[in-house]
Amino acid sequence: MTLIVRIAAALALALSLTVSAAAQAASISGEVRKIDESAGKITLKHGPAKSLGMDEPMTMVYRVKDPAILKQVKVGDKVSFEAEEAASGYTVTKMQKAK
Ligand SMILES: [Cu+2]
Repeated sequence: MTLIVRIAAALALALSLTVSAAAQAASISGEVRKIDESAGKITLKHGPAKSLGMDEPMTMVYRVKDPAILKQVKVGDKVSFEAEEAASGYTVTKMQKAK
């Protein structure tokens, strides 16, 4: 291979790794432990969430972006969710029951 081809191949590989890592990090698996509708908060036990800088499994409280999220799930449900770190704290942006 010429050097140019090798560089192009390396870049393509790096790009595909970056894209797949982002896709995996976006959705986090967890279990609902507690729901506080009046406060707009949910307690989730979840696995590692690299996108949020959480390398270890943990149980923690999240805010929700939309209160309707809290009506779609109940305590004990297995879920997959997406969250972001906001000024007000970690916030769930999407959630669905795990299949
Ligand atoms: Cu966490």
